[in-house]
Amino acid sequence: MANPVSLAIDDGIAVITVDSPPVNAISVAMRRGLSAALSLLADGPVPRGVVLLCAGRTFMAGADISEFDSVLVPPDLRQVLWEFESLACPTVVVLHGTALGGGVEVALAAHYRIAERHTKIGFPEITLGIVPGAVGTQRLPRLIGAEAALGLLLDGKPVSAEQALALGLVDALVDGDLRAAGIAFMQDLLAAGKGPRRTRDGVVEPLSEAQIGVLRSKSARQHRGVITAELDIQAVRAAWELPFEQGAAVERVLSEGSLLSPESKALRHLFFAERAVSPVPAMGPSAVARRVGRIGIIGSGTMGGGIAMAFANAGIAVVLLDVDQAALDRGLAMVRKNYALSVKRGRLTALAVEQRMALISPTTQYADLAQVDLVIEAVFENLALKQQIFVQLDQVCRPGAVLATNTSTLDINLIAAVTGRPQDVIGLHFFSPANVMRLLEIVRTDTTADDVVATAFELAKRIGKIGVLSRVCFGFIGNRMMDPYAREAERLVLEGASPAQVDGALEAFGMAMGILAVFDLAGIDVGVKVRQANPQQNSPDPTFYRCDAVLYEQGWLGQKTGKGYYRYDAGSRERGVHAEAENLMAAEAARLGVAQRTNITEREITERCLFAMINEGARILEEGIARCPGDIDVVYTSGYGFARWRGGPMFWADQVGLDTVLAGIEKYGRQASPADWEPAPLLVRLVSEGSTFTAWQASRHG
Ligand code: 3H9
Repeated sequence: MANPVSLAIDDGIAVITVDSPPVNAISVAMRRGLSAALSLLADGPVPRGVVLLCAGRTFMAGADISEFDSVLVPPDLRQVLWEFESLACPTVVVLHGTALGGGVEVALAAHYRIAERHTKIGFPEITLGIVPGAVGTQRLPRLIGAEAALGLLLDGKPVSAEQALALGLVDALVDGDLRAAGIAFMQDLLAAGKGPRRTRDGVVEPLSEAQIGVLRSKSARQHRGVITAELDIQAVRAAWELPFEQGAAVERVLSEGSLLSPESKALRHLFFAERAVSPVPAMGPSAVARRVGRIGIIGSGTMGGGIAMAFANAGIAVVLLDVDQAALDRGLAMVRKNYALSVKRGRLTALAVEQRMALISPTTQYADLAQVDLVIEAVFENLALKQQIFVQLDQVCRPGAVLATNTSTLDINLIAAVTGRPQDVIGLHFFSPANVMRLLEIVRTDTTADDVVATAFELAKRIGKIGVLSRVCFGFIGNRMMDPYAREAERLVLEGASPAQVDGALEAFGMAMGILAVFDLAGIDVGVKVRQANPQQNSPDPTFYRCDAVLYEQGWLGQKTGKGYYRYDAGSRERGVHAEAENLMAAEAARLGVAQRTNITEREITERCLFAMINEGARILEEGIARCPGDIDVVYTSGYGFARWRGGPMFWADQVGLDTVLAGIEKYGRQASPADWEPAPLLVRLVSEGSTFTAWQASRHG
């Protein structure tokens, strides 16, 4: 194991340089290297001062997360930092890039801290479900006060170097050569006769319960369902209630416990799954992204407008095409209205809005798409219309332009086939609102070229989206798995569960919003029309999707009509009981011969909805629609409001046990509609082998 830590003496000042690409994560090798460097300093002649900095693009971005699943190999970072802080000469750490988590804990153990002007500094541990474990919860409040410390820990987002300076987290901002800046800062300290200044010697003013309460509720809104915030509060409380070393011992128990929690395992799974979504590195030299400067978008409705905003927000010029000026005016007015809301909320300046609007050029002429590098069609779901548009694109777009469709259901092979360049055609399935939602399903047809796939992944990154690869099937990964989930939710209402009961159970499980409330929000007509247009996709079971049908027949289309599964007061999104609808659904159940029950439990609701979804996920994996279980989890957590702390449906299935999932599927299949509950062959096989989706994935990659 190469030593990533080097030590040099420069004019009596020891310079420790850490170099462990890509992000200087604190691994066992780094801890050993740091410990060895400190031993050399402790055993040799005392230097005048010590400067610690990192090579490469960033200071330490935290502990090495890939080591969290194994037993800690010594030396312990806590001990290393104790020794660092104990040095008899002054020490300074130079921060740059993204100094995060354990990296900041290293900096807190230095006597002084300086940061390059563009540095981001923060504690993202809460997003991984863990309490900091290198005594950060004890040193940070001693340095910047308990309120600011808890604010940073519970928020999880980094602050700018300037904010860190204002908080007292760093002592100065620097530019240019980091090593030279560190040495110069040390020379100034020495000239001013400054010596060691140990953070651990500070005192912490206690917080009131009211102050804690404010921070707690802010964090609960931000990190729904995540229990780490409470543990962080306990750790920081120890900082004012106990002496440093006892507080450190409290943190140790909390931190080690948090590492073992199911919540942290799920969040860590997503950390790596999100970084493994791109298939491009494995595709070889044929997958070099094409250059994309200017984008074309066809359709300026909610979807097209949102997509235009997503590109304009990233500084990418857009040509926005619609059939006539009136449609364009409506579309642009909507975009402007959305931006105005951001200004009102203080997220954007009026100047930034004008700059973004200026990047969107409206047109009604296909000829204006002649020079775009990539065009996204975002008109409503109609194959013939989309094919007609692609024929025109084929005629006007320059050779090599990527032609994308935002379809959510249609067979993109059939769209590609009408062009003379099917290799350039791809699906880019955005989620509404497209300027906000992180997920982008990148749908590869049978003919899409490797470099077009690479272009899509690169573009997704540029606009801050997380691209996930899907192959072509009805609904791709996300909507295809949503179908059995929604089917069960509706069927449960037909069987006598109230919409509030169904949504309540799903939300208690961790879904951002129950599916029936989602239908009300999206419009009951949307799903009904998709099913009408695709009768071949419907289950032969006549009792499925009857609740939607009942609402649709009454003209109760959800929030937009004030009535759907729920009743809404004018201008309100608050869900009220819609007794009339529930009565009609009971009558429909009687007509169909479905017995209504009063014994439907929360457990039955979550199991039926989620097991049905997971079963479909297993099929999608076997068919090669999704590359791996992790991709499915990323789709669900970034696009469908699936609780991150559950890790996504496939990770959750592994935690519950695939044998439990299969037994549930078989049980519910005996209860109703066995054809729709047919277990996926992959699931059956994994259960017979005592395996998991995770192990299956690992075995395929050797
Ligand atoms: C912690 O510190 C707890 C302590 O209190 C405990 C002390 C005992 N570990 O994201 P990127 C990899 S918890 C291991 O694509 P970017 C990443 O997987 C930690 N690996 O780059 C990827 O690998 P690959 C708290 C890590 O420029 C590669 O580096 N810290 C780690 O878009 C590039 O990453 C965090 O939570 C890590 N800590 O973003 C910070 N970090 O190329 C997590 C990165 O094989 N990291 N990798 O796919 C980040 O937020 C971003 O990676 C960062 C760079 C902003 C640093």
